[in-house]
Amino acid sequence: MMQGEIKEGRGGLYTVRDAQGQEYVLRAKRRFRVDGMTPLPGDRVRFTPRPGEEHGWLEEILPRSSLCLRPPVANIEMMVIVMAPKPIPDWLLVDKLLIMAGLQHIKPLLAVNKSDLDGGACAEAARATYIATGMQVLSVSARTGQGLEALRQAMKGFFCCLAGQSGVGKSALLSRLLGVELVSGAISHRISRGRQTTRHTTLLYENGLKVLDTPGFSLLDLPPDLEPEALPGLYPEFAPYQAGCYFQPCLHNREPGCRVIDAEQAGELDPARMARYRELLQQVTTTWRNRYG
Ligand SMILES: Nc1nc2c(ncn2[C@@H]2O[C@H](COP(=O)(O)OP(=O)(O)OP(=O)(O)O)[C@@H](O)[C@H]2O)c(=O)[nH]1
Ligand SMILES: [Mg+2]
Ligand SMILES: [Zn+2]
Repeated sequence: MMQGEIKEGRGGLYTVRDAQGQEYVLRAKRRFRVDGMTPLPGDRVRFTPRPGEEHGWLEEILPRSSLCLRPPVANIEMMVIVMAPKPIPDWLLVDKLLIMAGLQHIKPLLAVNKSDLDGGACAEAARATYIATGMQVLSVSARTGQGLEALRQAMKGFFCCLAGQSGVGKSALLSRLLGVELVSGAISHRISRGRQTTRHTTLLYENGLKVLDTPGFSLLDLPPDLEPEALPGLYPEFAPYQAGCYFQPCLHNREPGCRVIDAEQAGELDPARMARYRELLQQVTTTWRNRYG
């Protein structure tokens, strides 16, 4: 049996690459579906090649170091969240992606693309919002090349995926970073294919980078088994304050003696992100009650 990594999966066929860069087309054995374990791009697998035949067999998925369902990728070490002044930024989606990365111990990075359109104003706003989280925020432009060297340096050595809304320029950024041609939104058949340009997640190795280009999305549900008490721990900017809260654990919602609320009132925490935190806390609490209440 051989070992490799899934580059992409389409219609039940998986393209797997071995350590030498050789690619194989494989079909998954039915037992994966029975186990409820769907092979994902990024998965390390064991397989039996069938040279000269239509396809070989994917035999086993090796243990995953991380798992994301949106975008659906395995073993990612860094999530490059991409946003832009256009389409209109979905800050709640960025917050949720940051939470998902935190849950899977994936290093997040925020790349604010299309900075050529607004002189970097959106990137400035993002930096102000997320600076206290410790996440690196980069102002970039796939069009002008601004910030791309810094982005490349940050991504180097990590298995990355690009995640974010459709149309923010994930594929455009990767085309520039990797020096490969990827289908990007300006192409005319975009309309006939609907809103998304990238239809399949693909693993790319080029220029010392290893990265997954994924289709854009705007809907993202937090895991239904996420406990309300676990949510504040996924906001790194609360860490300096929460040990001082009167109640332990504290949800930093309306509790008396809450140091996070004090910090918020002192202007040390971003008000819009705090409002979104409470919105998510409400959602998570409702989901939890419906499930276990
Ligand atoms: N002005 C400007 N336009 C850009 C930039 N980067 C990408 N675009 C344009 O934005 C549109 C969308 O780019 P894509 O790369 O297809 O976006 P995507 O995030 O991959 O979208 P999906 O594949 O649908 O998720 C295209 O028309 C690009 O030409 C940029 O830095 N500046
Ligand atoms: Mg794309
Ligand atoms: Zn508190």
